[in-house]
Amino acid sequence: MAVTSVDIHVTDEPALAEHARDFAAELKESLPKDFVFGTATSAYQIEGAVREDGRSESIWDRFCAVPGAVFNGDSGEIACDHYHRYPEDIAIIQAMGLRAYRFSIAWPRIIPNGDGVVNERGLDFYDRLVDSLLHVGVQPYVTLFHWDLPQALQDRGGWYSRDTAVVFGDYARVVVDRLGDRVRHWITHNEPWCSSWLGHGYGVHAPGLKDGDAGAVKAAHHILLSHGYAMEAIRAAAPEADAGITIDLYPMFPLHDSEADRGAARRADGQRNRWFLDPVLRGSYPEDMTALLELLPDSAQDDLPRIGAPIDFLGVNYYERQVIRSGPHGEPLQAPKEGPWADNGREIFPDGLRVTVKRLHEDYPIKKLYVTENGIGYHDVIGPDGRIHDSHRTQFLEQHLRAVAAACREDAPVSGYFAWSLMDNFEWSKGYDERERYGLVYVDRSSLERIPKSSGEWYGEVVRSFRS
Ligand code: GCO
Repeated sequence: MAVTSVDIHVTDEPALAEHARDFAAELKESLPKDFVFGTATSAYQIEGAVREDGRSESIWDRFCAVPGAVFNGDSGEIACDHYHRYPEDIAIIQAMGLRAYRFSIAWPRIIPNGDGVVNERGLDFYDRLVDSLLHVGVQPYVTLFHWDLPQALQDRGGWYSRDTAVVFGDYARVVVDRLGDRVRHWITHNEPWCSSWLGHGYGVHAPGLKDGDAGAVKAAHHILLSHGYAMEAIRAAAPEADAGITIDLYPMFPLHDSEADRGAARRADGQRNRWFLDPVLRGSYPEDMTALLELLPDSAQDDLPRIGAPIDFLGVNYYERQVIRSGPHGEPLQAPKEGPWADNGREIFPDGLRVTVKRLHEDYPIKKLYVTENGIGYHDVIGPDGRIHDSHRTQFLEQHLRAVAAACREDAPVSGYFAWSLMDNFEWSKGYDERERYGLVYVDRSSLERIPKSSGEWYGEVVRSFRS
């Protein structure tokens, strides 16, 4: 396919361009000179081509086929057709002036059976992607697992099986052996809480199991263990590379400043945040989470040194805060928030990002962190001039970058920020619900045409000005 690069030109809106330049100057006062600005995607959300070049079925293909599982019966079968249109998408990243792009690798393309035979055509695709990015000066930040487990592994127990953790290490080795001469940044997992609790506890994500905390804790432990195995594979195959894991974090605010609500918020933090941060960064599970500790597999203590081996950076995904009140037995319950709200119902709370990063810096031994996702879903519409004027998203990005700058002034070691997402895409159980458009670039659902949004143009101008 010919590269028909989207025309990114913020100068059409002089006020926006000027605002971007002023904002870049403001950021320069707080952010390190070599701060990395990028954007992020994941394989199942954008690639499509689910049966092409030897890719096998993933748990998300299977889940999307379950009636009622995904909004409108949508799936990632075509998604943004990035598998075929990646040259155009890279041209967009280049036009924005970004020098970093985070994407994920689809395990079912690389080792269709989960373990065993390697599919060279799958590796070839990511080879081309990486080379094309580097060719235009964009550094790839590669996630090895963003939820699309090969169905063949699910059929053998998926994340309930310890073997899945072991073969994840083998898969990591195959990928890093092939790309590790060019890729300098590796992320083992994306948001293990979602893979475990949403997928195995509540059943709202693939594989759709509703096994409560017992299922989630078991899956989470094997996912964390697989992170450990993957880290070893990366260290062996690309010793010079930087590697880490991305965790989605939610600062927990007690509804009232009462002992009960503070205790409940602390427990919510234990389950949502510390359950993953502690094993990875301290090599232990949080001792106060007694009910969850009882659900761990027998091997857990022996696995902790592997899970807690040093990482080079932590990836943080931040979307919103939670407000917590205590239930009658001290259990954490979600309390109403104050807004303002985005179209997709998420509260906009930029200071939560500063609070999250600051807390990490204070409570954990972290040398470096990246905000690997931050963004917001709006029902964007094409204006009469054929463009998308999403000033609400521009404002969101500005407020959150300002929060990062504030965290840096408080000495938090933030090295980069990746806006979620490069383009509107398949939003998991929300499918292509119009309110879930997260892109810096709009994707027309019928033609799949990429159309600039003013937020993407603004972000590009900020990034280019920051460098100049
Ligand atoms: C997640 C994922 C992304 C989502 C994004 C918007 O956080 O759920 O990492 O794949 O699309 O967060 O909800």
